[in-house]
Amino acid sequence: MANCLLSLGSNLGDRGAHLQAALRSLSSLPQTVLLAQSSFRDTKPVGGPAAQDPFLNAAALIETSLSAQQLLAELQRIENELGRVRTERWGPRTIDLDLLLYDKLELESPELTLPHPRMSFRRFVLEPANEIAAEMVYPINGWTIARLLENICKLPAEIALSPGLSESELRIDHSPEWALVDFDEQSRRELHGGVKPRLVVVWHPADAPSLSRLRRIRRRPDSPPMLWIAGASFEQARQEVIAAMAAME
Ligand code: A4P
Ligand code: MG
Repeated sequence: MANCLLSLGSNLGDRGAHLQAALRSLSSLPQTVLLAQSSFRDTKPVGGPAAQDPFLNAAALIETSLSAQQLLAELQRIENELGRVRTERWGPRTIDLDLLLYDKLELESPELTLPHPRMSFRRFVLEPANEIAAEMVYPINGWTIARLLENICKLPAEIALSPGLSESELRIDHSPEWALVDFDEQSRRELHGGVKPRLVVVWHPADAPSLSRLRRIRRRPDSPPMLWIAGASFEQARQEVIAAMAAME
């Protein structure tokens, strides 16, 4: 049996009814027990079209003997049954069911990435998850959900950027509380007692030596979470950085 943490979100129609219906469907999945569900929280939309409606978000903890792939297929079946229509990425939806953690499994395939690549810094994910699974471990750097949540509350609000991304090229109009710093510059400051950033954003193509160094650093228990953006255009990477800041607010 595996312990799995799920995130639920809805911003179309009767949002509460969609979350309730999804939870009922989860509790009747084969070989699965619904162990806990969080409260429902109103959240500001992160990314996607400018005027989309606020979300209602929640988290659920299940125990299952389905494989991760089988579970994802069941989640997608439930999304379809609840009228999910896929239009644009990060667009409005009746229900979105994301698999955040499947025990400590790490996986990268076209259909499924585990842990969920954006879970480590999203307030709308971590706050409900922290209600029901504060001690569950994010396997990349070994931090608990509670620590991930603390991390996005800490000051200064800083994001470090991998070689290849720089603040001057990104030209992001952000509020003065935020700082975007180069990863190497940030590491030098850290050696002199400076604090760590909340998040490191890594965009391929950074050069190969930088990438392998970052891959090693990523697994250290004292490293902040990293967002890896592979195979995206510069503009897409820019949108990811903007969405990451909004997700931590
Ligand atoms: N996929 C890969 N890994 C996973 C995983 N761990 N769990 C694949 C679930 N799916 C995974 O997802 C696209 C593809 O991701 C799937 O085909 C699956 O094979 P999708 O649900 O079709 O589309 P999406 O959700 O628009 O894309 P994406 O990139 O998953 O979006 P996110 O990151 O889930 O963000 N703001 C607020 N306040 N609250 C929200 O809930 N949600 C999003 C969606 C954006 N902004 C939000 C919220
Ligand atoms: Mg999704």
